[in-house]
Amino acid sequence: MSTINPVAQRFESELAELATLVDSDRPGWTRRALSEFDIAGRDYALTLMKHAGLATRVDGAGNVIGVLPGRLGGREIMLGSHTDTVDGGGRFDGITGVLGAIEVVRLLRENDVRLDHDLVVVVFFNEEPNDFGFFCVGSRAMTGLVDRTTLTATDTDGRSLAEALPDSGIDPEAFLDARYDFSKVTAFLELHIEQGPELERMGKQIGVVETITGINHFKALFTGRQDHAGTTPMDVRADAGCAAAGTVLAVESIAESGTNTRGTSGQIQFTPEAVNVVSANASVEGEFRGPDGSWLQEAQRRLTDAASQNADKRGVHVEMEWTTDDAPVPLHEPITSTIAEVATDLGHTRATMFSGAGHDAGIIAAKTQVGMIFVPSRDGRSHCPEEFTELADILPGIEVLLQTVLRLDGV
Ligand code: HGY
Ligand code: MN
Ligand code: MN
Ligand code: MN
Repeated sequence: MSTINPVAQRFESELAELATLVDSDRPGWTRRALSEFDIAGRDYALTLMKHAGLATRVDGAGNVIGVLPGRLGGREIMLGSHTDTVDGGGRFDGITGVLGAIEVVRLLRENDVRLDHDLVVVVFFNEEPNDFGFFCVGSRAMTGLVDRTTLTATDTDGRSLAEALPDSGIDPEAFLDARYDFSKVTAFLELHIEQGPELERMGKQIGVVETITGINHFKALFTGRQDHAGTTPMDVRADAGCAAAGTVLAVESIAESGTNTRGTSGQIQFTPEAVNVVSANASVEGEFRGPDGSWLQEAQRRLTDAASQNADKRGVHVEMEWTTDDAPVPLHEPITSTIAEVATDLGHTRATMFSGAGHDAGIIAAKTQVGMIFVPSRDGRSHCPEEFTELADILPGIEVLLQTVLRLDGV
């Protein structure tokens, strides 16, 4: 099959339509999982999949699944990504891979190409961290990584995930029963924006992902003593807020000690929030990331120590919980080399890469061979309104996705 340039204006108009299905009270493009906007986003993707000729269904975990039957049946190639965003996010994270996968289906059908494999497109439910401490929820449900403890997790209002799921049309019992039969899946491919500066810095068009970062999420709860800010001498305080602040700085200094390692304290809360009150309680939620699992374990140990030291020296109590412990995920040969060969055969420049971002691909990798294709992010920005990728930079990614599907189908 010759190189077919996907219909750019279709992609652009669908990207624009999805960009309207957001919470306009929030900055950027916000379509958080478990919101009415997320339902609208997945419904829109379902409509596009139907119009593209896919046989569609929504599984017990809210994943939208479309199938284009192949000639032989019995074997599958799976494509997919997500439509939910972070708060104040952008228009391209996840969405590029969803629209790109649907575009591949259209191009195959418009050119009367019938694969041997069934082609399965998945819009994964809830890829971004939700208010219950989980991310990649849909892909974890498909791979059997959720259980009743997942359902009992609560948000800051004390509401459980089991109580929240039905608002998104998800029955908690069906959620637990949403395992997918990956024994038929030859490979899973995810097209995604890089969300970092490397491709732009190197002047390359296609990123061939070799490893997806490990991610360790933590939640630290500090309990001190509420006091008057003016009358309480410094040496008698039990200031939960200062213990938390010291721990935040420890996250930063530990992460600065590694290679390609990251440490972020994305959520911090003082209670009460009063300028003239020594805080009784404080919470810090954050994460470490990196390509080396042993570094991540060491970082976890060092931060647990640092949180205890910051608490002990102030007479504050600390509870440290590690809510996610995802090891780095090496992606699979011959999928990655097939992506690289396809990019070169299509005349696109390419680079092999480490992904500092987590992806559903990292979860699916436990069940089948996985490859990821990156396209550049302008100024390396993502998870912010400035997130942007030129359409001219997305099209090569869709072409590589299409041609990789054809090559894997022919294996
Ligand atoms: O957080 C991440 O790395 C991904 O964008 N969900
Ligand atoms: Mn993201
Ligand atoms: Mn993403
Ligand atoms: Mn992803």
